[in-house]
Amino acid sequence: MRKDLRDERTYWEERRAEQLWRWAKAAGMSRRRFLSLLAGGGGAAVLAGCAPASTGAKAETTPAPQTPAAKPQIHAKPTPSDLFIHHGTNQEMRWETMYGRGYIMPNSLFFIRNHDPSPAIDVKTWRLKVEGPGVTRPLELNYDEILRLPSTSVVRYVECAGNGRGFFKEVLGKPAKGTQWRLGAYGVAEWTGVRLGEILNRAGLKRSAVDVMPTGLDARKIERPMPVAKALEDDTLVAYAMNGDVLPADHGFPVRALVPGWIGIASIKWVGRLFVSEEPIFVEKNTKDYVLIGPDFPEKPPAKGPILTFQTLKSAAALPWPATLSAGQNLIRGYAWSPHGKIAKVQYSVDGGKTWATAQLREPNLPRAGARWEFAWAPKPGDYTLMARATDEKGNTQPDTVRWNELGYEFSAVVRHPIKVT
Ligand SMILES: Nc1nc2c(c(=O)[nH]1)N[C@H]1C(S)=C(S)[C@@H](COP(=O)(O)O)O[C@H]1N2
Ligand SMILES: [Mo]
Repeated sequence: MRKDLRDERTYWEERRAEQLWRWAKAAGMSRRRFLSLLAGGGGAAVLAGCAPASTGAKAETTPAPQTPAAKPQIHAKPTPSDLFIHHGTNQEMRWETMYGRGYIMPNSLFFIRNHDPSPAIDVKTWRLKVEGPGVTRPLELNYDEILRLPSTSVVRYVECAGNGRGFFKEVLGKPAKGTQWRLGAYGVAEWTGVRLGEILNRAGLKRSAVDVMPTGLDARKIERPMPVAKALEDDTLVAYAMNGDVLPADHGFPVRALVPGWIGIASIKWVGRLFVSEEPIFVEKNTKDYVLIGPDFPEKPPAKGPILTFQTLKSAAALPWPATLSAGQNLIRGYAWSPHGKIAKVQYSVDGGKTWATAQLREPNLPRAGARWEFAWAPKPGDYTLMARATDEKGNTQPDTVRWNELGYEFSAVVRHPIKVT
């Protein structure tokens, strides 16, 4: 049976195996030996087997065997499993790491969502091209030129459209396809950069311009368009700094788009080109992926279903999943966030939804970022189910369920967080 490569995990494992075999073959390994090493010790064993011949006896006198120069490195920053939940090329933030912190997620703990490994970009030769029929003065900007443009800082979240997908099974009894994120594909940061509108105006944005599409410089040149109206919003940026640091390699160095409130894929990383059209742009990422597919969603040619734009309202507790707490006084904390504005209220239940109370909201409570909530709780030993339900300033409230769609988007439901008190 052919593997279903639409599943990112399967896709990644498949590509990884292909790449490992390429290296093994180049190192003169037989297919049989490759398969036996792979089965026995996984990718690490294959790479060790590719290294220049070294035996245990020689080990003391010869330098440690070198792994091949092109060893696959997916991420630039360390992603140990006590800090991240690993999903192939994607790294999910562990909510418990946020408990004793402030409002912002530090770069070292920020989730990573990559279609391919993070590319290493040489900023000396890198250029941002601004071109297409929608501009009168195509531009090419180097890094220093971008740093010299008027700069803006905003605190906003980036969240993956698939965040919460792992709960489809629990809520609807039917898992959705794709990375099985819990709620950690979300992060708040202070982003600094140039307004995208500023750059477009310098390039002579025409009144007839329709869409703006940033293109990434990663292996598959990930790209997804947005309408000019979104590109011109005050907080839509070409960002080069994150939380006071140069934008990290995993988050888009040298520049990324920041498209607040929209699904994460709109915030293209490692941008090399901004294409401005006079026609609607259709690419894979707004026709086949990041669209709603399922019995409730009619095809929308050329897309397979309604296109996603805004994220959904959610909340999460800054606790391990499942959590274990000591009986007696505890302070439970979490976050709530909405693409539509500030958080107005968070209610919680510790008895699986029978009774609800209101949590304290903590400032800051910024639109398109989120707010922290907390409540004091002194439970007796036993098993509990914590639920948190956010309402935003526009009156949206988290529902109890989610609309089924194959690719598992738009999750917004209240989740049941298991807690054992000992
Ligand atoms: N070039 C490029 N940009 C990209 C992606 C990618 O794979 N390649 N992933 C997108 C997706 S799906 C998300 S959710 C966000 C994640 O941003 P982060 O990795 O900085 O958290 O980046 C977006 N930008
Ligand atoms: Mo995403």
